[in-house]
Order: sequence, then C-alpha cells, then structure tokens
Amino acid sequence: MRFDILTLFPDMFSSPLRGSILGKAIEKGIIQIRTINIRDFSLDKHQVVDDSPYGGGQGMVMKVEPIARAIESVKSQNPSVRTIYLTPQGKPFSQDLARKLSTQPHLILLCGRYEGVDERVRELFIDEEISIGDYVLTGGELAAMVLIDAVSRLIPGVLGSDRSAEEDSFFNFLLEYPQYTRPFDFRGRCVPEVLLSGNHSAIALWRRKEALKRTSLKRPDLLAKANLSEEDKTLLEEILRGNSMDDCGLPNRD
Ligand code: 4HQ
Repeated sequence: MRFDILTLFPDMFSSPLRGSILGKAIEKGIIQIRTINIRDFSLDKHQVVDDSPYGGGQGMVMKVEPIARAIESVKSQNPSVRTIYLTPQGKPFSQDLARKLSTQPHLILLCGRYEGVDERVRELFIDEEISIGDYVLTGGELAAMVLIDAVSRLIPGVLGSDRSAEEDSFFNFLLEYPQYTRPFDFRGRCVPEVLLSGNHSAIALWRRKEALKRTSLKRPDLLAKANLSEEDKTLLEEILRGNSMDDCGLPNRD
C-alpha cells in the first residue's frame, strides 16, 4: 500500500513513521510512504502557499493552486488514487474505517495548516474527509500519522506473522484483559494465581471475564456493541454481582 502525504512540514514524518514496526514494513516493501512538500508546487517566486481569507477574518487560508498541482502530480502517475483531507469536519476515524482503508492500494493524505484549505480544494479534489477526534490540532500532520499507523498494522505482513492485528482490542468491541510479566510479586502486588496454573481453559475464562469487567467499567458504550455469547452474559452477571477475585486471587469481601 502506498501513502502520499501532502504537507508543508515533511520533516515531521521522518522519525515517527520510519520507527520500528512501520520502518520494517517499509523495508519489506509492504508499505510505501512518500512526503510531498506543497511549497514545491508553488509557482510564485517566494513560494507562497497561503493568503488572507476573502471577506476578512483571522488567520490565513491555504491557496488552491499549489495543492491542486501537488495532487495532480500524484494523479498523473495513478489516476485512481483516492484523496483524503484530515479535518475535524470529517467522518470520525475508527477501527472499522481503518479496516476499509487498509484494502486501498494508494491514498493521498492532505494535511492542512492555519485556517485550512480554500473550499475549492474540497470541491474539486477531496474524495473523503476524516477526523481523528473532536479536538483541534495545529495541523493535519499528526492526524495523518495516526491514520497511517492504524491502517498499516492491518496490512498482512506488517505485524508479526503469527498474530492477527484483529485479535486486538476493538475488533470485538472489548477492551484487552490485564497483562503481567515478571516479577510475580511487585511491592506486595501479586500476579493473579490463575495465570501461573498452566490451566489454559481457566486462563482463557479469567481473561474473558476481565475483558468484560473492564469494558463494562471503563467503556460501557463499547459493551453495547460487543457480540456477547450466553457464557459472556453469565460472566457479566457474576461481575455485576461483584463476586470477583482481587489481584492476589483472593475472594473479595463483600
Ligand atoms: N486539524 N482530525 C485544523 C484537526 C484534525 C482533527 C486538521 C486542525 C486540519 C486545518 N484533523 N487543520 N481533529 O484538528 O483531523
């Protein structure tokens, strides 16, 4: 899969995306990430890329011509590439959307700065607008990185071969169960005994119950979307009745 990032700050992308996991995926040729500096597509002798808004008001607006030329330079190589603009006005980004995008062969990610882009960029060049959340960033660059990271890990071969990316949280709308590693006892806080039992079905049951417990506690909105089995519902009832085990495997006093 190929990503072409259109930005005024291409340097922002070098270390985050070339780091461990994505860096290896790039080396393996599974993903390609290119940055294109929009400024290089300004024909102006001072390479101007922004201007004040018609009608007045605060700040600057990104000009249409340099963005148009940058997008067209990518489209001349691949006319069927899809163009995404990162903006709080976009469709909320989600695991579901990441999954859909991971089937695309090639995306252009347009990163806005200042007050955003001239409206005609949207009208003429943007196929899809995506928001990574209801807060305001200084630019679309961090949003583009979030999207690339979440999408790339779903592409076969990017993560370790033995585990599927979709085994992780959110695939089934449940939060992950608690994880432990050595030491067994840290300042009196012990690892739950069941995890040392070697009883794989008991471990699987404990983990399922913990996942249900923390989802109902921290994200009840997710639990409503989860596909719960009859056994899950029984476990949830037990949880809600409060007869759970504490961190050292001792029954709670209730
Ligand atoms: N911005 N999700 C304003 C965002 C944003 C978001 C990007 C700030 C676009 C012009 N992008 N610029 N939230 O806050 O994607």
